[in-house]
Amino acid sequence: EKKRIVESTSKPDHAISLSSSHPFYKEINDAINSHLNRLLMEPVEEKDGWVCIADQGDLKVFKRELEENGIPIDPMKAVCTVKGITGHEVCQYFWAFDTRMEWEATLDNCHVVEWLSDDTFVSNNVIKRVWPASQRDALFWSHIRHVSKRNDEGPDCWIVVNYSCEHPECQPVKYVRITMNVALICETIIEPPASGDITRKNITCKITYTADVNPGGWAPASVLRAVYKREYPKFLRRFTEFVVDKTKDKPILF
Ligand code: 6CM
Repeated sequence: EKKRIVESTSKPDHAISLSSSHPFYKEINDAINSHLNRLLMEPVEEKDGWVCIADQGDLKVFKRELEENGIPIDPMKAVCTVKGITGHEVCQYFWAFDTRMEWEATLDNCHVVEWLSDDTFVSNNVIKRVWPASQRDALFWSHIRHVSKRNDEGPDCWIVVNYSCEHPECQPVKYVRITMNVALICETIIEPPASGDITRKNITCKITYTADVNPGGWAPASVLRAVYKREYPKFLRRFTEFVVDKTKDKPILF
């Protein structure tokens, strides 16, 4: 009995970071690298078919109209600059499952399907039904990572990727399953004060968000595009305000 207790307490429930032998390991690294390369190669601006659908100064959302077999799969990109929070804080809250329902306005519910490691888990989002389409859900792994400067030019950033996957314990039986590849990448800009410690007044977070979502079945394009135009800016505003509020009395997490 004693031995069993020792064994169970000395082994963590899940590894600190995902083992290279895990089936998702390559997919996760490939997804992270392709998002980082895309960020460095393609500035978020109105060109090559990208159209700005919301411009609120510090927050801009762009889309590119695209259809696959008559289903709209418009990729979305957004940039948002927020004072008083760090990239680590923004990514931590975007990734954290326990507070997701506090800022997610488009979900009926969500649950964790499996923890893969301390930085990666699989979860299921049940999305609010949008009339007249069928209700949707999503199943995806979420991975958080700090990326150090690759060179003098490269950014030091935090990144979260939410990427659709399959899982034997969550088959798509009840809802139409959407598939997605979503990334949130954050850089922290520090303007040190002339004297004294760095406070929240001296930090700004530059957020880049990209979402490629396939609604996974018939969806009326005009309704879907209206939902995106309304919901993506709302999400970024609501989520970043949530992070500002959660962190305002806490020590800065660099
Ligand atoms: O990225 C966001 N949230 C993350 C955590 O939940 C996660 C989820 C992404 C889901 C993106 C789905 C977009 C909504 C799809 C609506 C489909 C309804 C079909 C109806 C057809 C008429 O990455 C924030 C997501 C903000 C979405 C606006």
